[in-house]
Amino acid sequence: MIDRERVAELNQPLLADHQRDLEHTAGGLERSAAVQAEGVIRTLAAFSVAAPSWALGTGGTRFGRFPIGGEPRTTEEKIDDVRALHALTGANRSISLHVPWDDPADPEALREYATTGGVAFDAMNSNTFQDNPSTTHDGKVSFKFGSLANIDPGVREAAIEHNVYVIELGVRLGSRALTVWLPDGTNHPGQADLRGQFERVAEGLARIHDRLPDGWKMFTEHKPYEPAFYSTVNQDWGSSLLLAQAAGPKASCLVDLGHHLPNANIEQVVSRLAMVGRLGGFHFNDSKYGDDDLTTGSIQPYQLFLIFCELVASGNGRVPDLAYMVDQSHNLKDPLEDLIQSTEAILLAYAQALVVDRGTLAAAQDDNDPALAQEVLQAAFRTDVRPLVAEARRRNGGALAPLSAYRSLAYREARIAERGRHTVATGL
Ligand SMILES: [Mn+2]
Repeated sequence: MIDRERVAELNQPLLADHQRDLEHTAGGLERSAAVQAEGVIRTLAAFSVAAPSWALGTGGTRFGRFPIGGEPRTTEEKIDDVRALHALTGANRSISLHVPWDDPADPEALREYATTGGVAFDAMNSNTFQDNPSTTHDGKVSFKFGSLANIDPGVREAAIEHNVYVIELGVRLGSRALTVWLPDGTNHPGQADLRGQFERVAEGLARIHDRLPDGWKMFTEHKPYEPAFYSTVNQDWGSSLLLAQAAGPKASCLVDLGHHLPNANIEQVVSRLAMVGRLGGFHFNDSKYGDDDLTTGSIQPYQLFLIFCELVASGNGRVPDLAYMVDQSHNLKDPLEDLIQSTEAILLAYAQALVVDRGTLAAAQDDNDPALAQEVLQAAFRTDVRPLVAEARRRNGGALAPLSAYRSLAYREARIAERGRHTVATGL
C-alpha cells in the first residue's frame, strides 16, 4: 500500500520549488485583491470526488478490451485501489458501488474493511440494463425490452425489487444515495408508446422513492442514446427533472458530462437544475463526439471551468454539497493514472472558478459590459492555479506530483505481482 511517509519522502525534494510557485500564484491573486489564496486552498482541500468501482479496471469498446494487469478481482481490492488513489490525491475519499457487479456476501465486513482503510461508500448504482441471474430471477424475466418502462408488470416488479435490494445493501454499507440509471427506450420508431413508457417509469421511480430511508437521496441520470438508439425514456435534463419531480422530494438530477447531444450548454443545464433545487450530482468525464468517457478536462477544459463557475455561484462561494463522481472508461491508460489526472483536472477547474473576481463580474453584467465580463472569466481561467491545488493535496497528505509519485512507488507492478497479469475487474 501507499503510505503517507513514502509520499512525504517523495514530496521532500519538490518542496522548495513548490513554495516558490505557490508564493507567485498567491501574490498574483492578492495584487488583484479579489481573492485570498489561503481561502481557496482550504476550500479545495475539503473537496472530494468519488471513484466508481467499475473504473478501476481497464475499459473497452465493443471492438475489444486490453487489460493492463493487476486489476482488482474483488470489491475489497477495488477499495484498496481507491485507498492508494486517495493517498496520492487527498481528494478521493469514497467509492461508488454497482450492484450486482459488487454484491458483497457480508456487507458489514465490507463496511468494516473500507472504514479501516478510510474509504466511504458513495451513491449505490443499480443495474437493470443487463439480465443478471440475481436480478431477473434466473432468467424468468428479462430486461431486453426495458426495466421500469417494460410493458410486462412482472418485469417492472423485478426492476423495483432490484432497486430496493440495492437501497437495503447501501444502508448496511453506510451509503446515503441511490443512482437509478435507466436503460429504457426504443431502437425502432413505433416500437413502444413514448408517453406510456415515460408514465410507467415515473410510477416505478415513485415506488422506489417510497422505499428510501430518511436522509437518503435518489438520482435520475439522463442520456440521449445508448443502449437504446432511437429514443431513451430519460433523454435530457427536462425529462430527468420531470422524473425527479414525479418520484418525490428526495429525488434530484444527476448530470453526466458525456450525456448530452453535441454542443449542449451544460453549464446552463447546471444553472437551471440548481435554480429549482433539483441538482443532485455529477459524473465527470470529457467527450469529443458523444459519451466518449474520456479523461475529465482533456478535451474541453473551458467548459469544465464554466460548469464549476455555475456550481460555485449556486453554492455561494463553494460547490454545493452534491454527489461528485468520476465516470470514465480507461481504455488505454492505467485506470489509476487516469483517475489521478481526472481528479487533478476537476480540482483545477474548481480552483479557477474560485479565483473568479465575482464582484467585478456581477458589476460587468449589471453594466451590460460583455468585454469586461469575458476579461474577468478568462483572467481566472488563465491563472496558473496548479500550486493552489498541489498545496491542498499536500495538506491532505497527498503527493505534490501524484502521477510521478504513483510511478515511483510502482503500485501497478506490485498489484500485478499480487493479483496476476491476466486478472480482469468485474464491470463493463
Ligand atoms: Mn454516468
